[in-house]
Amino acid sequence: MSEPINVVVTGAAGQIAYSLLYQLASGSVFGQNQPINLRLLDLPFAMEPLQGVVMELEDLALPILREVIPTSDPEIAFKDASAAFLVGAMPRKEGMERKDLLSANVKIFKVQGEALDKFARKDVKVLVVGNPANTNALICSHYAPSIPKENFTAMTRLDQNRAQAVLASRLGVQVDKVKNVIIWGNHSSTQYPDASHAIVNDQSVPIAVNDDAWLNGVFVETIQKRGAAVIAARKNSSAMSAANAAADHMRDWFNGTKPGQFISMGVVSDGSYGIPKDIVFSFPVTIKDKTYTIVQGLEINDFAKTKLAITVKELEDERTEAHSVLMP
Ligand code: NAX
Repeated sequence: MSEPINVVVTGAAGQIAYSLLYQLASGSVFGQNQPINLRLLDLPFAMEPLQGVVMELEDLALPILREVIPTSDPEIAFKDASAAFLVGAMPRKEGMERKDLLSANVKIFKVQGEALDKFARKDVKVLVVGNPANTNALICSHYAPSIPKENFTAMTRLDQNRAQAVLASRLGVQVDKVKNVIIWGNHSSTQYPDASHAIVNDQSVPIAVNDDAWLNGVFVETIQKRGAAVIAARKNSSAMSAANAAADHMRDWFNGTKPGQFISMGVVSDGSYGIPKDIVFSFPVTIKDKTYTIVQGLEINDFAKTKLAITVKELEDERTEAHSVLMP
C-alpha cells in the first residue's frame, strides 16, 4: 500500500459529489492500493447535509478511505492536495444572463485558484466540473501561477461518453467497441462532437455509419443538447453520469490511456490546430506517466473548421467577460 494522497471534492454536499464520493472511496479512480484522505469543501450553509454524507462515507466501511474532513475553509480543503475535483459552482438561476453566471463563478474559481496556489502540492491535478467549466478552469489556473498550467483541466468526458453511447446505439454494437470520438471546444452547446476519426471494431465510424448527413446533423445536435434533455426529464442536471465521467477523466490522467486510444479533455490551448492560446479548449489527448499530449495531425475538414470557429468564439467571449469581472 502506498502513502495516502489528499483528494479534494468541492460542492461536496451536492448531487454530483454524492455519486462521485463512492467511486473515490471504493478505489475505482486511484486504485485499490492507493489509500485516500478526502477533503470535502462546501459552503457554510451546507455543513449540516455534508455531515450526513460524511456519516455515509464512514458507513461504507471501505479500507482505502482514511481521513474524511468536511470543511468550508479552502485552506483546510486544499492543503497538500494531489487531486482536486472542482464540482461546486453557482448554478444558473432563472432569468440569469451568461454574464451574471460567469461573474458569480469566476469569483469562486479565483478564490480556489489562490488556495490551490498556496496550499496544494505543485503537482496537483485539477479537474473543473462546475460550469462554465472551461472558463472556470482558465481562471483557476491564472490565480495559481506556481502550479503548471497543464495541471488545470475541464471536463468534457461526459460529452465524449454520450457521443460514444449514441454511436454504439446507431451501429448496434457494445459501447466499448466505439473509440476515439472527439469533443472539441467548450463544454456547452457550441461544442463540436466529431466522429470523423472514431473507430468501431477497427473500422472507420463514418464508413460504418454511411450517413454523413446524420453524423453532421442529428448526431452533433443530440450531443450538444443532451444535458438540456436530461434536465427537462429529470428536473435536475446530470449527476450520476457526470460523476462517472469525472472518475473516468481522473483515472485516465493518473493511469494513462490505452494504446491506440485517445480521450477528450479541456486543456489550456498550446495553439494546436490553430486554436488560440490561453483558452481552455477540449482536445483529443493521449496520456502517459500522468502527462497528457494533444493528438497531432488529425485532418480538420471545412465542416469541422466552421464548428471549431464557433466554439472558439464563445470561449474568447467568456474569457473577455471573465477578465472584465476580475480586472474591471
Ligand atoms: P448541486 O447544486 O447539487 O451542488 C453544488 C454544490 O456546490 C452545492 O452543495 C453548493 O453548496 C456547492 N457550492 C457552491 N459554491 C461553492 C463554493 N464556492 N465552494 C464550495 N462549494 C460550493 O450541483 P451539481 O448537480 O452537483 O452540479 C455541480 C456543477 O456541475 C454545476 O455547475 C453543473 O452545471 C456542473 N455540471 C458540469 C458537467 C460537465 O460535464 N462539465 C455536467 C454536469 C453538471 O451540469
